[in-house]
Amino acid sequence: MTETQVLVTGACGEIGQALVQGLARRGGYRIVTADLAPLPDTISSLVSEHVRGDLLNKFKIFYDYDFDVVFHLAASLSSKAEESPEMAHRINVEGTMQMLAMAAYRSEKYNKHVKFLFPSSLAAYGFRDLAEKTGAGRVKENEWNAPQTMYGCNKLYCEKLGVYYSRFLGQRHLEPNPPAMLDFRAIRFPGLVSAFTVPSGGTSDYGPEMLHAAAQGRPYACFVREDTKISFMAMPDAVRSLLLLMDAPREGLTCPVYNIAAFSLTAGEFREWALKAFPGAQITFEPNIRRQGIVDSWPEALDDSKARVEWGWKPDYDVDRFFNEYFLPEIRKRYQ
Ligand code: AKB
Repeated sequence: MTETQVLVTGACGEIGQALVQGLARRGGYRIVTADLAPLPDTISSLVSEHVRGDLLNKFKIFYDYDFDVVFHLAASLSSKAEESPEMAHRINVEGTMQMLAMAAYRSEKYNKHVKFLFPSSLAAYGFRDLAEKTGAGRVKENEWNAPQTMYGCNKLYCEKLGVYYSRFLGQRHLEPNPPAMLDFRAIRFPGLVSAFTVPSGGTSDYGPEMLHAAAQGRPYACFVREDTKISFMAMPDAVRSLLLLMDAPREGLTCPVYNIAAFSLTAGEFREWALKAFPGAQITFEPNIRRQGIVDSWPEALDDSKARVEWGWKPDYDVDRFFNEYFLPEIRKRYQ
């Protein structure tokens, strides 16, 4: 059986590790990874080859590979990106553009539609104030596209770049026999929570950080207000969504970018769940004005009806299943 050749950039990150494990569980893939860091033990045995280093220095190597699918996950997340916006632009935009150009070149040269899966984010949306946020309800893909963070701007722009490289590159689509184009597909993820890895550099991190701290009996000062509400999702659902979208027939997809959603929670509700599971957990609220502002500009809920209709998306984990059947059992095993 021929294996599907897959590249996963940012493989050492939270989604990367979970995705590599998901691909390996399915079988039939030859997995090449790229990251600044060496591969962690959790995935090193699952990977055929790891390219270590700054993607902007390394991307040329990949012109010699024959990938069927690229998962381009490498990114500087929202809080980190605000500390160093120009660096974030370099990683998030220039890095993505080089990977798109490489995959588009391979598509054209070998006349095959290389799939390019891109994790966008609810950070692509932006509200000016809380009244706008709470009034917006479940946000659709084409609404409120006015991000207020470097990371959000980067994600939204890279979605547009993905469309350019997959449909209009060099205006070749106007030729009588246009070459095979890249097959770009993006998902706007909510805040993701894994029981196995702790996030860093993001702004939705307070949810998972709070739970991991409570499970370890460590005090936690939450950097946003108790009433702060955004959309969240269990990591296994995020990985499943990437694999579902990868498998979806092209003819059924009417747009390049899809929202997905599972449940919305306030920081106060995260605390209630943590206290129920770990009585005595010490969780306080000490909002950081900048990080609070970022989350206040993000939607409380995402409308994922397009993904549901067009490629059969449906989360496995609502909030009760997330805590009772995934997060709490796994985290108890991990820390006890
Ligand atoms: C972040 O907080 O930057 C990410 C995201 C919501 O995309 N987790």
